Amino acid sequence: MLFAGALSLLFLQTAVAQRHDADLMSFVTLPEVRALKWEVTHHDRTRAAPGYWFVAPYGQISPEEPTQKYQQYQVGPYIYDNDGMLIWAGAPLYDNQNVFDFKPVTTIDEDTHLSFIVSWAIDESNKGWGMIVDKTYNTERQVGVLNDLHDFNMHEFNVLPGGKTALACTYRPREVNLADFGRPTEQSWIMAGGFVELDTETSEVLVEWDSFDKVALHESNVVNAGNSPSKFPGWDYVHINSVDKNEAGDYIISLRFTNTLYCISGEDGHIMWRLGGLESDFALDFTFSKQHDVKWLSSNGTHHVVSFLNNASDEGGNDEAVSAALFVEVDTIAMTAKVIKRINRPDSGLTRLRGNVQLLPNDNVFVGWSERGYQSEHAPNGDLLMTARFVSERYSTYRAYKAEFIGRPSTSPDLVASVYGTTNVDTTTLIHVSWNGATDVVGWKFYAQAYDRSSPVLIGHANKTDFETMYIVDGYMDWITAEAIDREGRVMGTSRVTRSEIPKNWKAVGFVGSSTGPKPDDPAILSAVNKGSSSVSSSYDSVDTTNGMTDMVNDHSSTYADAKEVAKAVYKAYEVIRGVGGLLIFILLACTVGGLVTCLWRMFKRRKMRSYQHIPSEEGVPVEEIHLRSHAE
Ligand SMILES: *[C@@H]1O[C@H](CO)[C@@H](O)[C@H](O)[C@H]1NC(C)=O
Ligand SMILES: *[C@@H]1O[C@H](CO)[C@@H](O)[C@H](O)[C@H]1NC(C)=O
Ligand SMILES: CC(=O)N[C@H]1CO[C@H](CO)[C@@H](O)[C@@H]1O
Repeated sequence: MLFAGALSLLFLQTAVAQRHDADLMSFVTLPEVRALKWEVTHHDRTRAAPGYWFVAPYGQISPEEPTQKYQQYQVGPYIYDNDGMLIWAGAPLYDNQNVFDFKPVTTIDEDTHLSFIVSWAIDESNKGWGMIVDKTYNTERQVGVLNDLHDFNMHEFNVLPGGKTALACTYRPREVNLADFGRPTEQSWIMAGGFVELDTETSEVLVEWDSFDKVALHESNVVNAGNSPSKFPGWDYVHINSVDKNEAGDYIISLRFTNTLYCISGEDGHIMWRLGGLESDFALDFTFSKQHDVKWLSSNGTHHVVSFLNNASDEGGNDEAVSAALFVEVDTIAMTAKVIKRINRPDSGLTRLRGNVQLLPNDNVFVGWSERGYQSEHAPNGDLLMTARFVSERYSTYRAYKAEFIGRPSTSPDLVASVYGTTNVDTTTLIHVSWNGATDVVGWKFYAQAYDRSSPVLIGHANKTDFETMYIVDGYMDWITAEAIDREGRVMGTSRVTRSEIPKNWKAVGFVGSSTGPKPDDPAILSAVNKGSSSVSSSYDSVDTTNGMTDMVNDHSSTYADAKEVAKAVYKAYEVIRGVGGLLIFILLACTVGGLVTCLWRMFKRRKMRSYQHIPSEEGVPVEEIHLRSHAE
């Protein structure tokens, strides 16, 4: 009965979760964010690498027409922990625009940065960007397209060590002669595939390479001599989808429609060797096709190790039964290439589009199989440690990564509090708090104030077990703040002072008593009462506290009601005096409150009370400027 209001609210929330959008998360503190939920299977947690997941869900790969309709946020960069718990929803910052290749970058300096591509706009108002953000989620570099290219290509934004330059793929329409197809009198448009190395500060193109005069039409598996010439923009005959650079300054690219990896000289741009495809320079003891995400793992001039995703399939068909992550050793003396590690897709399926392979610092392998966010982690010997996928079938992620990361948002935690109750003595305050993007928060401390200028009083704490933490506290608590607490008990950040939401019309919601409804309680008084009840523990446990408070109200209801009466009187006095103003009156008020509190204190002390915690007063500071404690960073 006491918590009927809160309970019915909980049931309501459960009912909502069973609707068709049950595959999306929802939050009281961030109602506009509907992050995707995960299905996660851990096969062996003990061998999993530490770190978070970095994904960028999208519904359709090309930008969508803007609508006039309100849209909640789903598409964009997201960070989750290893159990699929949300850490950061970046969609609001990029307004639901598609984001690709969202990944942690550990090679700029000692911090981990984040990089990703923001898709070009359908109304052509911009060409998209390669973004680098720091651990506060503020933009450090925004790399644009200064040349004639249509957009910042979605496949790759590869920030190179030091962060001064980055690689991106390019698609450029060119006109070619069809001599290679034995038709020297004909011309056709082709989409040449290439890459650029960009200055991340100025967006200037420092290096540019293109397949136009270097990769012949006959290497392609999507066009042949029988095709009639194409109009602008032309055949996508090579389809570049990744590029990387090694310490020697040479590049490696993956051209999906030639089934070939190309090593390109950093000196003069000539193709040093081809691995795979029709013109392979190597004797291969394996095959691959339609591959993605080639990366150098090591390179010493003559011997290289590369990783890539062997899709072995595309939208049109498949060359083998299962897609796989491949680690290949390339020997440019003996001109051989051999597979040193192969990790098959755990569900034995095919990744027809996209995907990536990431070697983790502990030599585990993390593979993004792309469709529906399917991803897996493997031990160095290939053992399957974890698989996960979006609950929703409506979204995919182009790539997926795992890495350790420290997120310290420059925004403060979000807090929402609401008051429920049917009589003056059964009011309950429900608090929700979250901090989008903050890692390492282990708990929350909640504070309330009797009125806008009184000191915050600790009213409880809760361990953080999910993106959003709910806490239920007895009484009508107002002017609420929450502090995010780290593992060492230090305050990481503090929410703004937030007024509790109340029913618009107390009578209409069943409140018995004054038609203006209850008045805020003095948390110092209620806290004292709560401490008096042995069943209210101060441990980090909101659920037990709820039970504890039920007991407390039953056992000590007269004390509690007394306390509420006194609190009401104090509040009334404050309201009267606030209207008059003046320093003298303020001092008088302080004395009145002080006297009442002392008197109550003595009364409660007899009922075996412990002292309550509260933090130093900052009387006289405007509400907006009250910081319980300064942000750690
Ligand atoms: C490169 O690596 C291979 C294989 O590990 C090794 O045999 C070779 O000696 C190395 N070459 C140089 C120049 O370090
Ligand atoms: C809260 O976290 C602390 C520290 O990890 C732990 O000792 C305590 O048992 C937790 N409380 C609950 C209710 O889980
Ligand atoms: C292991 C492997 O990669 N197998 C297949 C790759 O694709 C080719 C065709 O391009 C198949 O013949 C291989 O069996």
